[in-house]
Amino acid sequence: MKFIHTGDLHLDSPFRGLANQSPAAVYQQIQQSTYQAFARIVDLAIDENVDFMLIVGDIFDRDHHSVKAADFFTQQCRRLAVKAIPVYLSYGNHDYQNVADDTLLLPENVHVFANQVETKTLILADQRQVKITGFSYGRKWIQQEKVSEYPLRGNADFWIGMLHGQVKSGHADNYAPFTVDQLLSRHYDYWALGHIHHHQQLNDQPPIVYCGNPQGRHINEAGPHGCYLVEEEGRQLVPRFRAVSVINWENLDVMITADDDQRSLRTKVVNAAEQLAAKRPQRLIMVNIRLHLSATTDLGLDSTDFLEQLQAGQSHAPNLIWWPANCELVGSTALPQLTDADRQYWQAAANQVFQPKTLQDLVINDKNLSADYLRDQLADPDFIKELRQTATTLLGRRQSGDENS
Ligand SMILES: [Mn+2]
Repeated sequence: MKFIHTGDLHLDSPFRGLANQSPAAVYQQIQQSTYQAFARIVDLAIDENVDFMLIVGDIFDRDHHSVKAADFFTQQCRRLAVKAIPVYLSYGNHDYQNVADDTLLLPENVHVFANQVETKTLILADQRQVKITGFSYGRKWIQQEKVSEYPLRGNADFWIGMLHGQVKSGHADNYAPFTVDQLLSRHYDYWALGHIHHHQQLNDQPPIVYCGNPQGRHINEAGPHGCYLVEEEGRQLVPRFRAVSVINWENLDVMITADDDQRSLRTKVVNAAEQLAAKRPQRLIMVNIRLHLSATTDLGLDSTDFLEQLQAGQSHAPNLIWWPANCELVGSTALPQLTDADRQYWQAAANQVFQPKTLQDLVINDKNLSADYLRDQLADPDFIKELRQTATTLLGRRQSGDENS
């Protein structure tokens, strides 16, 4: 038995902020990337002749999905229908909808989970039985724990749970919160999770797996993205990650040394970016350049100007394999001029501010920042760490700026 576990396709992601910052050819690739990544998953399903595909929520970026995205998704499902590969899908917090009123005309191989937890049965070619339990979001937030509504494993050859949700944290648990122990208590053979965009495994056996989104959409979704190909081995189901992303977002760290001038620094960045891109063939690398300063290196560098110079250089590249998407200066000593007392104040204040709860409240109270995506980001501890680092760097830079003036 073999299947694909994917989710968080976010097919109609708008990538609005990138339109003015990149040449048309790059922007076009970016806009196509979420579509192409899913098409690659369908290719993989067909090549591997899988028994079925699971899509665990957020097929579309928005509840009012675009005609283009809906049409594309339907076409890809038809490609699977031709190969008699069934698709099991549930809607998530982005594409939540009343499933009974769903107007999307999907081919007959697609089985959509209702808004209540339900179990579907699939009979494999060898007559073995697979049970799949899941539900679709009917609204943006689901604060209730849903796992207790999932039945205990009954009689079947395989039992799989699909859940778009987040590990319970005790604050802002808006996405069907659960604990790993709750999932294990159902005695299923596999838990196909969606919602967190970094692919990861929460438990080895039985596997509890976040598939991540097949295509990263910004630098906070850096690195390879893809899906899981899950295969039966003995009595176990074994997931293997398969990268499909068309574009990779990557951080590139470059040290500024004492003998660098802006020209040599540019060459250094270009060489490092080319090396990075060579390691990731067949995809465009969107590079976030992090220039590391030290106390002895002050080129009077303006990161925006520097980025524009790099972009001007790259826009003439005959074979565009990487694009300088962003450039930031990173101080080696983040808070250079502080006294011990100031440093303590900063640490104490930062400890208070950079708490998920505080940041969530800030986001929720700010009408301009009410994007769902920000809330998702804030649930990621790595993101908060990065935010704190950025704030520290900015503060350090402003402070050394004040010293100079
Ligand atoms: Mn998502």
